[in-house]
Amino acid sequence: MAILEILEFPDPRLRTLAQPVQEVDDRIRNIVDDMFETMYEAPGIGLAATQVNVHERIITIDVSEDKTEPLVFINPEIKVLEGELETMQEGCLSVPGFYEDVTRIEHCLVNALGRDGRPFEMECRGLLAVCIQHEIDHLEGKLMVDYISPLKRKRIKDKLEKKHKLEARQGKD
Ligand code: GNR
Ligand code: NI
Repeated sequence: MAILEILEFPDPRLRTLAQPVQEVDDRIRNIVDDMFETMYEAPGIGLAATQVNVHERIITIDVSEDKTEPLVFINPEIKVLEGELETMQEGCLSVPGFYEDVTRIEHCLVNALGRDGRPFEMECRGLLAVCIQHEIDHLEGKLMVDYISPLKRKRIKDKLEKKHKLEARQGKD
């Protein structure tokens, strides 16, 4: 297992469209395990493969209090269940230090493959519904900052670019 580097906005690689997984094999399970280690260490409640520069449709999530409920979604397909919307302040490991309001569907049905390659269906509400939509956005190359005003987005971009320059000069870690 390994902790992977998380790409940060405005890294253009975060805009890559992730490709479907053809077969859930040991290579994919290795990526899943590394994603969980990276997500728990960060710490975050979810991670999309895109964020660790793997452009395949893989998501890890754990929204439980005690971090004992790991969920894996491979090739997720989302269906809207109700017309209700919910606005929540979201954070993103690829946009560290910023929290923005995003409005999303409150109730959805997700079909995906699990770590064993078996298909499953899960009804999602609340934080899980928010998180799965946030992660599927990543697989589409979409970020939380795409929902806010261009001015706010520009400010975040400038601040993170400044941080990245500082880190490059000082040497990360
Ligand atoms: O850790 C995370 N917290 C979070 C909070 C509100 C809405 C979405 C999220 S996902 C985020 C981790 C992340 O960046 N996943 O892509
Ligand atoms: Ni994110």
